[in-house]
Amino acid sequence: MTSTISPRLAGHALVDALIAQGVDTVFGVPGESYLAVLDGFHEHREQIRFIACRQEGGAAFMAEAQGKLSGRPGICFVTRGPGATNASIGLHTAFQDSTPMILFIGQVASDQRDREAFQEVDYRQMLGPGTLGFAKWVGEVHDPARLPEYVARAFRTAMQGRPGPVVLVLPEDMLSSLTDAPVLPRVEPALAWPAPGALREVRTMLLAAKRPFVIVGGSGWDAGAVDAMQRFAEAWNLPVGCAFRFQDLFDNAHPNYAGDVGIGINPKLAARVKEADLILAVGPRLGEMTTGGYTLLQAPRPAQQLIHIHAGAEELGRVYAADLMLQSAMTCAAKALETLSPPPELPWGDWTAQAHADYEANFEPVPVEPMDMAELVKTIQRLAPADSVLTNGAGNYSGWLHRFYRYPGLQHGGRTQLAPTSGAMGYGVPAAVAAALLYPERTVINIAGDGDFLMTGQELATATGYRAGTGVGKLIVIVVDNGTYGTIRMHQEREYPGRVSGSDLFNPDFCALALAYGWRAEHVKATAEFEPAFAAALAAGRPTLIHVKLDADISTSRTTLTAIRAVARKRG
Ligand SMILES: Cc1ncc(C[n+]2csc(CCOP(=O)(O)OP(=O)(O)O)c2C)c(N)n1
Repeated sequence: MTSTISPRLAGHALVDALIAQGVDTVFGVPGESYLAVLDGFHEHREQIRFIACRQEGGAAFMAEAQGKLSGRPGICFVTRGPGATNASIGLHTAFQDSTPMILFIGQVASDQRDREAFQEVDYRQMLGPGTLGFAKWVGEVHDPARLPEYVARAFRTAMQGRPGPVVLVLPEDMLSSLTDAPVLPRVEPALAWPAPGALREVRTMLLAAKRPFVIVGGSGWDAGAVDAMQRFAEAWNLPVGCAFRFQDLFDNAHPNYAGDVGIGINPKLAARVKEADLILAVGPRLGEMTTGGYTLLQAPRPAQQLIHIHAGAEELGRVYAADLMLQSAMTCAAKALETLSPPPELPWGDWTAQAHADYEANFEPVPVEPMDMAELVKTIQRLAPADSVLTNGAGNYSGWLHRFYRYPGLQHGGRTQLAPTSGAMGYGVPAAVAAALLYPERTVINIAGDGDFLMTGQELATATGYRAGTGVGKLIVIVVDNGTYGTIRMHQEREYPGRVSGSDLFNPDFCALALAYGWRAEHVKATAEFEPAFAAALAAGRPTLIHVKLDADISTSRTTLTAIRAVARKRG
């Protein structure tokens, strides 16, 4: 193709390429290694904005959340060594969560390479696919003329097959050279459809089953796919569970919904998954958290019949020797499943009804004084708009949200749950800030532990700086303060009862901290105080932090530290 574009900095050409891919917001922390790109953002400031974050971990989490929300790669820019190492947590999360994302890293100039120049790291070694945990592909761009080719491939790789993160490394001298490289068109992922024969086999296996169970999960879903999946479940009257932290892929109020197959699973649901004679897994990786540590489904050969549908060929058969494996994108799989005609009579009506009844029964908590977390979550549900986005990081506090919030499925075609299946603490605040910036009309609520919050709490400043949560949609952070890294304390009490080490926390005055960032703040010490505080936050014109005091002994929605310790001591 002959280019008619006049020469410009490669850094500008990169921004051109992002705009051509439909990107209007990127997250990052600036560095001297990619000044030419920053200049490109200035040049194109009417079409694309660079959100300057306070730490690369926060920036990478924001880009990951952008990928989860939009289905297209979230974009993050960081500088070399220190920036890239900070950002790696977001990359790891995108990898484990199968989220499309691209991390751009400024690199030392080519004539300095391999000298351990200032902040030099070899990112292919550090983040390459061989680590099994950071990136699907790490590309390094040496020729500015090929920059559009690398960007197009990065978008394609991030979205195709099993979605995930990609890293593009940008040597400083390459970015500041001139190029007349053309702008390539927007990339759409090539999608795999289930083979017709395999689809017929799904039907045959369903017809032979007595206790089928569906687990939906993973990434690559859109509103059409979620709706098609729901129609399929209705037509076949199948019970449907959602994989760990993919609870918004099925309407939780639907009579076929059976609950989330994740950490802190409803014991009755765990028993049901084991008791099922056929598991139809549509989209999840069937990782450790969704399989109860590979016990609900025995690895590598489950007791149940297993049909595994996944977009990535490498994922099929990686752990489980499924009876039937279908490689398919979720958008195609759900539409294909919907075409399967059910028989006039289905023998599992009671099984499905009981699955939903078990979910409803699990919804009834035991009241707790003075702060009842179940009531707190139910108050959020009652008062917040139905299309709100709920975010969290890692910690026992998230268990109340997962158990007592009914995710309404996707809203406006996008996710309502932003939560790391990677179990990364610190995810929730940046994810919430990103959601509030990207969708200013939607209310965004983050629930964070006290340990979790302070890992990335400085991103409150990013929210303030870019006026997040000041319009129709509100931004609310709820810090659940039990003065401990409670999850770890729980594990300690189980394994080494009474021997507390490294899990106690000294906390700042969270409200004073929020006020210092320009946020509103409220203290809540008892259940009754939460509703007025939350209602005021929903009515406010700027973001609010609500500080909730929780007794450290209340370990989870099912038990206390005292009870865990007693059991462990008895066991000896
Ligand atoms: C970045 C990161 N570091 C450490 C851990 C290990 N970890 C898991 S949960 C947890 C404690 C969480 O504490 P907090 O946020 O206060 O929530 P709580 O469990 O008390 O509800 C820790 C340290 C992790 N998952 N992620």
